[in-house]
Amino acid sequence: MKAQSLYKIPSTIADNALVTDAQYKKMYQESIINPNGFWREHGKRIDWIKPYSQIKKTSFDAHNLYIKWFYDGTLNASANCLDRHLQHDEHKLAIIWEGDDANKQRNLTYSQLHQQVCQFANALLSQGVRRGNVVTIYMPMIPETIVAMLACARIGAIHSVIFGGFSPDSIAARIIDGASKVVITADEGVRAGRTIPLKNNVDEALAHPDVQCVEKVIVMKHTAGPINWVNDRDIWWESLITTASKHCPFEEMAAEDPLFLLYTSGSTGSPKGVLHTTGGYMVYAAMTHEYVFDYKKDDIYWCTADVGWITGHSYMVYGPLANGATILMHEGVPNYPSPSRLGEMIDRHKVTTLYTAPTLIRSIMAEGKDKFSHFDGCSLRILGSVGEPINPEAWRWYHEVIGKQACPIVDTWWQTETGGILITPLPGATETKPGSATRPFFGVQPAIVDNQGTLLEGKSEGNLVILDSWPGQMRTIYGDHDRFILTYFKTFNGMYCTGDGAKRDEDGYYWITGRVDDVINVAGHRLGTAEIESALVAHPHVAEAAVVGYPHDIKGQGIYAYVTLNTGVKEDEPLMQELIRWVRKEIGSIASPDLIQWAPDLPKTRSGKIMRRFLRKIAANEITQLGDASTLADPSVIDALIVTRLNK
Ligand code: 6R9
Repeated sequence: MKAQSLYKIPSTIADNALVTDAQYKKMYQESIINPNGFWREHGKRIDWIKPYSQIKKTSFDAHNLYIKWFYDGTLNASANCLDRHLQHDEHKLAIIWEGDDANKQRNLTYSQLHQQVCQFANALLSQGVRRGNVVTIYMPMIPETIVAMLACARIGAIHSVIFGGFSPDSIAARIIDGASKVVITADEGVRAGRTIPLKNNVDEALAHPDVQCVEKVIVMKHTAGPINWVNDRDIWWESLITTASKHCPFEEMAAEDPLFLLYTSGSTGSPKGVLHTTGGYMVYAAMTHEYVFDYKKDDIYWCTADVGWITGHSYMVYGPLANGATILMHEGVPNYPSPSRLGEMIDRHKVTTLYTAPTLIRSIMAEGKDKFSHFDGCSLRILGSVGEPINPEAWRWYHEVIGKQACPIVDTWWQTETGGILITPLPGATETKPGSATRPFFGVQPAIVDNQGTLLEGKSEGNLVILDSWPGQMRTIYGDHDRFILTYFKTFNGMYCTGDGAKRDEDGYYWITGRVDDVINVAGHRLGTAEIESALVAHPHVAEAAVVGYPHDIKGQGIYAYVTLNTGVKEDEPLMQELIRWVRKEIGSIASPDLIQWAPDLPKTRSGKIMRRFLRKIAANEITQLGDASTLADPSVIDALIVTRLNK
């Protein structure tokens, strides 16, 4: 079977790899049998101010849950990403930056980055930011965003980065949740030739009557585009820097002190503020970055994720910088102004390691191989994939056209909540199968359970759970610890519930099949269907809405919304367009529905629960396999929806 074919480890990789298959097996076993001994050693990969003597204190019992790692040690994350490289690598490049316009290029050495972080940390202190405060960052993909994150970490402030695609309402909700006093932004961002009005979006968010906490907005001048200015509240980044000292001692943080908050969507309710702490997260991010990408000190490492997502946090900032790597940071999108941009950038900067998402691969693939006829690619060693299941066709295309059949692909499965990669091949150790994330990383115990929580052995399919803690795990949902326990540990008591489905094959390889809850994954962006439904229902003409994902060639999943209008409201095209704009305004462009279908009624059980199973099938055009409709209050609703779907 083609999808099952095994890809051997290229000898050029195997000969110099950090870990061979035999070493992987030995280390994995040790990490499970003796986690304290294993992590006692591996925790030393980062610098501690006060070394830890305690390693792991964890319990996944929902009635008595605790997660602590290296918990009597102290450290600083920014010092780990900067200060400790100054002695030997101060002139090494930390960041190579390329703008949306390829003529805009900037480089920063470790020493320059360190200096900028110190100055900006002093600037934050001058604005009253203190240890434990939440600072919101809404910035484009420019080095200053990393400066802002590391400056927060330096003084012990908790950063909360918001992806630039979120709307003012979404920004407001996150600012309120974190009670953030300071917001850092830029005048505008640039993406695929268009500007993004970041400062204006912040202004609109702050005009929200419930946002009372923000005292200062620090603005980085990036495009010099027009913006509004609020005296006494807004301050230019540059003006703060010119007077700031280049020396800033780092705060001594406890291992379990918070490092950052990052909001992510769940199956119910508003986005959750995922809280990561300092010690375990740093150890795990640095260690996975080194092993999964078989990191070598001369690598040029390019992660195409936006810094507003967890991939940007762990594998553009904290992991690689803790390891002293040179990263490539790109402001725009890798397929603009043409699909060949990706290859041009790899060749221009001699990229050795590329970490990207299946949706990007599919979109370039759709343009045809000839776009890569001038692509050399000989600098590349390792390719990575993240964010959603990669279909075998895209995997093979990535392997052949980008990797020239010489680069292992690491298909890395993980989540915002897990902080770092949990299931992945290791380049020198794991033979790969297109579409499989393969085997667990050290210390990670995945398992498959049925819907009753019974562990399934051997070859099986069901819910993916993790049986024991790993250092990079989230510690709580900010301000709502009960929700944390309920969401992740109550479904199957004693296990971390991932919300993903998975298969395990005869070789013990894992194949992620996608979410089993009401979360959809659109172009690698994670969205709760409930969030989009609440946005739609907030429109004055909408009575009810049900949102599902449907198969989409490029994005993996598209957003399909069934909308019931209030009595008397006309179902027409202008209203459909208005609803799309409305969702964009309420949540952001990433949540904008691809298809809206008017639904005079929705299929419901007798107790009034919407039966999404049917809606998913109809959206996917799988109307011959609808399954048992006997529990529906009114089965004729389904027929009406099918007729409308067929006419679409
Ligand atoms: C890192 C990140 C998490 C969800 C996760 C799963 C999907 C991520 C994947 C993958 C299959 C992979 N996912 N990586 N599915 N194969 N290699 O993406 O975090 O934004 O929180 O999304 O993404 O469904 O549960 P996040």
